[in-house]
Amino acid sequence: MDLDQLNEIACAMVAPGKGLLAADESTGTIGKRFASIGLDNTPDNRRDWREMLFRTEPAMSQHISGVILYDETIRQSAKDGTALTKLITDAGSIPGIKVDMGAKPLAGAEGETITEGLDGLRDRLADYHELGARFAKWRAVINIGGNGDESVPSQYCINTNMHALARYAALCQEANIVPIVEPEVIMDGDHTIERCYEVTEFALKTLYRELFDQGVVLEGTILKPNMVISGTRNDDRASREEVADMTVQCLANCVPAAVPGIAFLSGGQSDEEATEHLTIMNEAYDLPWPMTFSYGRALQAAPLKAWAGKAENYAAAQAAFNHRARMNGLASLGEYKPEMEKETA
Ligand code: 5MM
Repeated sequence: MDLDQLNEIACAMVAPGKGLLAADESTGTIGKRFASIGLDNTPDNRRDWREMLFRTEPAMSQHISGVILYDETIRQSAKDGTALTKLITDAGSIPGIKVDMGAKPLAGAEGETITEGLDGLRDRLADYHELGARFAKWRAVINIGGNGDESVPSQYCINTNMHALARYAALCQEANIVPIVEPEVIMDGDHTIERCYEVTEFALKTLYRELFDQGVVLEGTILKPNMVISGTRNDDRASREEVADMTVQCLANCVPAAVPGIAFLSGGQSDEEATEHLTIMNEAYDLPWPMTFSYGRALQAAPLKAWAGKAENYAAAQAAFNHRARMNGLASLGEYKPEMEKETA
């Protein structure tokens, strides 16, 4: 393990004004996104969509520090035969890879999941390093019970998922790959922001204990957390300022200063909501780690709609991606203003 190199990569992932593009949708998930524009979920369509994103300038070179890829994509080539990973590195961005095998039902715990993918991971990581990946991602899924049901998440679910995240992180570092650790507390539900705070704190404290117990070097990791936010079906949703305040308070209580950076997931927030939350946090607080984005939907929804699967919409889709990348790049510096949404890219 080369710790200096791991730290260098981690710092580059959260460089000022930049963040991560989460383009690691598994085949099923990208299928749902394509269904929204009436497009077939074929390998060529998946390639065309991602090739369009990775060729977008100045978004890629100015605002996207790294791209999280799916297994198919890291092996795929653009229409002209150039490896998709080369498009990313040519833009000065870093290829990364999702290595978990998805969230599966947790035995004996109805409504809860455990993320799988540890078997054979050492060999897969060596292979991915060969293919150019310099960081990886593993997502644990934590649901919050509805109607005030406090039994979900269970301690069993948190412990097993955080243990698995730490096992994954240790294997990544052994392979000279920076692990993004993503304990996602899911936004769906009727829960309050206070309940989201409680569960996020529980997950993060358990995660950092597991990372310590398993010898993971924090300087060579990135945290990808959810924001502390009201459930989507809660009728009395917290304001943007409250989300920013409580998220910062929770992270400040749980995340050691040695962590090189935090890159949030958007988790189903609207594009503008995700951007505004990020900018408020960066503008109002001086924290030990940079905070940026690792958005999937909040970066891709607008360009996907503009593209609609049609070659003639390529330029419009790239303009939409340029715009969202720039807005989020500004938010990572605390310099975004909602009125900038009217500006063209
Ligand atoms: C891109 O979506 C990733 C999940 O894909 P699968 O569910 O198909 O495995 C997801 O992990 C994503 O990286 C993060 O949740 C961030 O994406 P959002 O859309 O929440 O910002």
